[in-house]
Amino acid sequence: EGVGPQEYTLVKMKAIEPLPEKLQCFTGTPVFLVAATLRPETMYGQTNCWVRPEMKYIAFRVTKTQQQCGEIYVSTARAARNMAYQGFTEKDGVVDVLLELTGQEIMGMPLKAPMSEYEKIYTLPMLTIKEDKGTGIVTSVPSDSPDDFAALRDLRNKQPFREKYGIQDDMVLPFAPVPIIEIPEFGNLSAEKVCDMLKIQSQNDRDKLTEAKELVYLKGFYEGKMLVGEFKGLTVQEAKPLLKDVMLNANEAILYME
Ligand code: A2H
Repeated sequence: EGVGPQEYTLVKMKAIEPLPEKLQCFTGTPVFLVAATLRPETMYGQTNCWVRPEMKYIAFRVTKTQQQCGEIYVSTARAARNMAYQGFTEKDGVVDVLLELTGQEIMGMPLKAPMSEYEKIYTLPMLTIKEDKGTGIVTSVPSDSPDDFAALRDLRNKQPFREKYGIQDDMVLPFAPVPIIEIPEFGNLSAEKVCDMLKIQSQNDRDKLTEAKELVYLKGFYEGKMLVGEFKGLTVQEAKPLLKDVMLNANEAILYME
């Protein structure tokens, strides 16, 4: 990090109507929460989308290509500004802000996420989302991301935590992690395995989670094998660029640099 630009795949998670009160003025228009990921090959395993309750987001108009013209994206203002310098908006560097909102105002919102085994997933609270990275929207793959696994387990186990953010049981409890990648020694739910090995208690165990991420990622990249989808049997390293292209070509994702 810090050396040159990082490319992310922005996964377009489509709002399912009826929209939450705050977004109701956009009814009839395609609205997307855009999540920055480094792991496009894991999108089969999405179980939810993370937003940070007190963080500020904006909704803005996108005109990048004819296909995307008229779409509305939700992200942090910072990310929107970067996108405006990458040709996402009508005028270079100018963001057409339609609305300002907080994470809490779009909490518990239903979404259609590309490739996910689940038809409909929900926005849920993650308290460790950083303001200065990506879009402030994070897609959740608890099978392969220790951060996502720990945060989802916090919500699954703690009813008061769900209640605090207005999350209903049926937005969380049916969404078990989906096995999508097999890693030797870590099995097919590697995030859970490594969180258990390191005795990670919650999403706030930052140091241990950093260690867990490194363990899973290094081994997974070279030795992980896809268990599902059109590139089943390929390694993570092989499947990653292919699945990125599949989503880009289907207008389900878009490249973003920062
Ligand atoms: B990754 P890097 Cl399966 N705050 O996507 C905190 N985390 C954020 C974020 C933010 N503002 N924006 C993006 N991220 C997450 C998938 C995934 C990711 C898997 C495994 C590991 C993993 C599903 N979540 O990341 O600092 C996003 O989660 C491990 C680091 O730029 C994104 O990729 O390296 C990754 O962190 C980008 O973090």
